[in-house]
Amino acid sequence: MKIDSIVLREISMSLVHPFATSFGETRERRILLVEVRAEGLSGWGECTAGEHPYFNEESTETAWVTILQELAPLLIAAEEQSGGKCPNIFRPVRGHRMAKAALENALWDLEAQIKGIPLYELLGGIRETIACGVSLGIQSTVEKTLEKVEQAVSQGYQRIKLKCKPGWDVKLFEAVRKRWPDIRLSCDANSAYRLRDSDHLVSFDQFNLLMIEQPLWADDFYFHSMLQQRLDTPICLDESIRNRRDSLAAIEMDSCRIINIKLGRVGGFSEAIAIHNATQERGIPVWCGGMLESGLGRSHNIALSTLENFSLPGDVSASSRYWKEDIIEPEVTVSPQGEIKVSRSPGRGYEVRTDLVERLTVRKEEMKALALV
Ligand code: OSB
Ligand code: MG
Repeated sequence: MKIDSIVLREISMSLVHPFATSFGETRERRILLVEVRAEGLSGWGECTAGEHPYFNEESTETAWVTILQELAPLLIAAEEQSGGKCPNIFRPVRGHRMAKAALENALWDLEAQIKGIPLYELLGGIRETIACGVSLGIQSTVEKTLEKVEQAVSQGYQRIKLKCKPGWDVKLFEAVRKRWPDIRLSCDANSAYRLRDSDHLVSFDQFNLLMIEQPLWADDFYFHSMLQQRLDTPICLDESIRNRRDSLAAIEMDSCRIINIKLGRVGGFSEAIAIHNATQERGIPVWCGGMLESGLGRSHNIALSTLENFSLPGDVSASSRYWKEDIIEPEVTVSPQGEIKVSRSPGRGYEVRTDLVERLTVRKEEMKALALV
């Protein structure tokens, strides 16, 4: 394929409910969308960087500059332009994986459209439906959280994940387990605990959690391994896993027994597939994480979740949990069994509502291939 132009947009979207984690609260999302045009078609990618560099080092602002000044020019100048070539094309730029993923994923979407096949098939996916879980943010009271759990369970979601932090954990787990002794339950600390909390974390074993996600430092393997030795509950790493090598190190050291794969965090589909394959060979299950994506990012998460080793329910849930109006058509819906049916249309399988995207756009930049080479 030969790219004609790349359009970068920032859109502003309000969440239906504020979402709170151990590192902060989000009400308004500032989302970067990348549109890559070639052969009369458009591939789309979403940048999952947060508004602030709190989850990792990136933010909407750093991704904007990096895509515009570094990545898009590298891609436009590249001889062979495809999703699979992106890791090599972007290699001179260190880090900035969420910015890279936005562009790379748009190319995969475009390639699938050019080939006339669904994106999930191009990725090597095998599932017709994917299993869904939910991530419940930190609420103001335990009562409110129980209401949210009640709602999610009645909607059929197959796993409930509770965001937690010191002071917002055991009391909450007790209340949830008392009412729902048997549901698949997990927690996610977004690295809010320290080694002095080890005894406390070991006490989580009594709640029969499916996993404890990223309890310690966002860049750590060693201390997670020390903690895993003391825990019966599997640790799941999210923030710590940036690439395939990280997943190998974590598995080798027994720092975790489950891995959360996020497209943005690992730099795009190529690296996500590489981690998938490495974990599958070693018998470590994975699931697809979420970053409060619009429907566009959601459509890519669905495609990724069809790969064989995505054997646990992901944080890929219905559009309506986050948005009054989603930017894709149809919006993502979840069946009463807690499943999403995978679209078989070419590419991402959902139309982008370009009129709505235009209305939500707060800034826009178009880079034409001819002007740059
Ligand atoms: O750690 O999984 C996380 C949202 C923002 C930043 C980090 C995380 C999350 C979530 C939300 O848990 C999952 C979702 O998009 O549904
Ligand atoms: Mg997480």
